[in-house]
Amino acid sequence: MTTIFSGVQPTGTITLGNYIGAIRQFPALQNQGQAIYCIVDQHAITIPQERLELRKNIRSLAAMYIAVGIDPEKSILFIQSEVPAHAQAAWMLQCVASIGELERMTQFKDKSSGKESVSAALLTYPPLMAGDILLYNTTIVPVGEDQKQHIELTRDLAERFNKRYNEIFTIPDIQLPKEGARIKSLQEPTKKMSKSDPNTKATIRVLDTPKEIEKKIKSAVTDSEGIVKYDVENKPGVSNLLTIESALTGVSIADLEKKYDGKGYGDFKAGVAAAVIEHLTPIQERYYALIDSPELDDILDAGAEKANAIASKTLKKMENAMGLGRKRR
Ligand code: ATP
Ligand code: LTN
Repeated sequence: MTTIFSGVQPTGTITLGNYIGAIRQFPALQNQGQAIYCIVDQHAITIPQERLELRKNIRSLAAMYIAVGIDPEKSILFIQSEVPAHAQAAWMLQCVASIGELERMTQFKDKSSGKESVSAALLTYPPLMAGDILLYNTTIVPVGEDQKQHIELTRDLAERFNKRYNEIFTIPDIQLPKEGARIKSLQEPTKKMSKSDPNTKATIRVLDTPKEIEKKIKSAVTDSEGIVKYDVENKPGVSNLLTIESALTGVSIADLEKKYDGKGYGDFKAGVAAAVIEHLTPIQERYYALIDSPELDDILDAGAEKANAIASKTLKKMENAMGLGRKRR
């Protein structure tokens, strides 16, 4: 059976990077098997969050999942902290992981670098993520490229657990998008576009107004050549904008290069902005219709219940395999 699992941190309004790299794939996958989509609030608190802001972001992400096309009748949509098995599984998987392999994670290195003090949980973040995935016998994990290392570690931990204790885990496969697995910052186009980037000009948020989108794309860093050509090495800014337009419109990069042949960056940026606005407008309309509706709470309640039923079974198997607690008759 195909089981799809993915999670997004409620750390702010999702960006075009999150959307193109991961979330856009979610609705299509719900017809290929059991899809389970999680709001990973326990991952979010590995970096300090303001409580009211976090609450707001959790609800916002739930509405966003539905606005992009996740159907709660088909998929399980839930909040990580509402299913206690996640934290419990994470503890057991931390006992299987080594400090060395956790320290090698580039996300840990990036997020801890230059900080005087970081939470212990920032280091043990990947075993929690492994728990998220493994609790549901997941076969496919749709994510952006930055998560590749975490998925590989999840596979390693699952194999180690299976070998050391008992064969209980399914080994999951990563699924990267065909295009746009790593959307770059508009201001530093060699860096990934990130939800928590403090530079507001660097990211396009899915809820940005048409004016904001036009302004941000207009001020996106490009180069002085004035030719619209895909060349990541020498023209990272232009290539990033081409990737964005291509991913949202389905027009190939080669055809876009033809479309902008002989045109300057002004026309090019206006074209990219128009494509982004056209794509995001219907999502925004659905989002605003949902955000304050009580229906959203019913969906999350039902999701937590279904997730809990599956996750608690796997958790029991894990505890049994490791010899925790007592044998039950
Ligand atoms: P934060 O800045 O808070 O770490 P983030 O923007 O990296 O957040 P996550 O919640 O960690 O977002 O990621 C959600 C999903 O979006 C993941 O599958 C991740 O791989 C994907 N993703 C994030 N940024 C990008 C990007 N720039 N390009 C493509 N995919 C991305
Ligand atoms: N680590 C991921 C978010 C995440 C996730 C998951 C993704 C937490 N648990 C399980 C896929 C499956 C991130 O930072 N983007």
